[in-house]
Amino acid sequence: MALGLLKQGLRRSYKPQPVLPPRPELKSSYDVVIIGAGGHGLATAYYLAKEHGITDIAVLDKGYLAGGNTARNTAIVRSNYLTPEGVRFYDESMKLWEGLSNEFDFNIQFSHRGHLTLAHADSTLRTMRWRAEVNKHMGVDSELIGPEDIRRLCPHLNLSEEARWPVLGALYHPPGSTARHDAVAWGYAHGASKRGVEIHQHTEVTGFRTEGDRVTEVETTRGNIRCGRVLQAVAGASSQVGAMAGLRLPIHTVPLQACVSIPMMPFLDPIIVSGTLHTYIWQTGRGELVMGGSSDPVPGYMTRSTLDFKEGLMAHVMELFPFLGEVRLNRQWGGMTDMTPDFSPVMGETPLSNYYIDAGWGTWGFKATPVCGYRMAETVAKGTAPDILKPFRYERFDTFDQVGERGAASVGH
Ligand code: PYC
Repeated sequence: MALGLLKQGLRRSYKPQPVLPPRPELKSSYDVVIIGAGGHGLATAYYLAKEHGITDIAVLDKGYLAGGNTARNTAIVRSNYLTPEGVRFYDESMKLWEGLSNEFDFNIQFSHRGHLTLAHADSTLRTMRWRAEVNKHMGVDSELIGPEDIRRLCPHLNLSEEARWPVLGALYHPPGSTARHDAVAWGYAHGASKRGVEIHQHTEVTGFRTEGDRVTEVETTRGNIRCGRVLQAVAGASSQVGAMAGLRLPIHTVPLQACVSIPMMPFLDPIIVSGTLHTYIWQTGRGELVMGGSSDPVPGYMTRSTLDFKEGLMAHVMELFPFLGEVRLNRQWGGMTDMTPDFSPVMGETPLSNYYIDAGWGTWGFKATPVCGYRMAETVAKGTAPDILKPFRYERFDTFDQVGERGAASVGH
């Protein structure tokens, strides 16, 4: 990647390369149909082609490339989860994240920042200590630290003992990072299409034809497609697409809003999260503050912005950084989070023998993009999920094997 960038920088006439070829005609049959051209669907297509030599793939999306939750998250990457199953999974993702720019020969702006989850109460400190111990046991760098260490890492944070919720400590996770979300999607899309994968934007799936326990055809707004295997990776619409295939998912969908400020002088290196104050905040390389808080109070599929969210979030942000009162917001947006009862995703096989699922990401779909693509490609190629995905299987809700990850949430629910 370094050499590629250098060559590009020194070239006198730089001819832009389109990320994707024009949309092809839809064929009547594919080995694999992937529903959803977001980060997960594109990553799965990429690894199917690269690792398993399967290239007769159509990736379908009712909208445009990565225009759903891939474009609507806040780009945070971490692996400091609560359960061993979660930590193992997201740790594998971190390892893939670190190599992605090289792998794509394309800068995804992956940036190590460190991640601080603040504790404002004894009960939160206890959960942080628990997470730190699970993390260390699994080889993930996390530590409970006190106010003096927090001050060193984030000198502008309000650490006054007079604050409404004084900061008592924090879970410090040095590998916590950010990456440019749309660059990740472009990297996977380009790498997949270069290997022969077809990406069909504006192609909506309207139903399925089945025979016995198999999906035989995917019905779309551009005609029907015969298929060998199907993967659904449609965060924000998992229940609806699943229902078309006869799957009942224990998911309710809730909007999650975020916003970004105008650029300002760099002052914030780490990512700061406070569950108690329903706030997370980090500063981009351009100086903007990316901020989010709690999910909306009622389920729905809206991606609109509300004044209520902005007012609540800003009040909390100013408790952490009182000097931000005059800063203007540049943009506000919303995404849709598919919440499961245990706050863990659903990945792997389904009762349909050739239909695979990647759903239920709640508020952590972005950080799972590489590992989910890598491991779902393995699942689709071999017809069976690898061990690392087994805890997240679809039937776990029937067998009461939940993977309770609520305590690792950065977002208030
Ligand atoms: O889990 O780190 C997180 C997160 C931040 C914003 C949404 N989820």
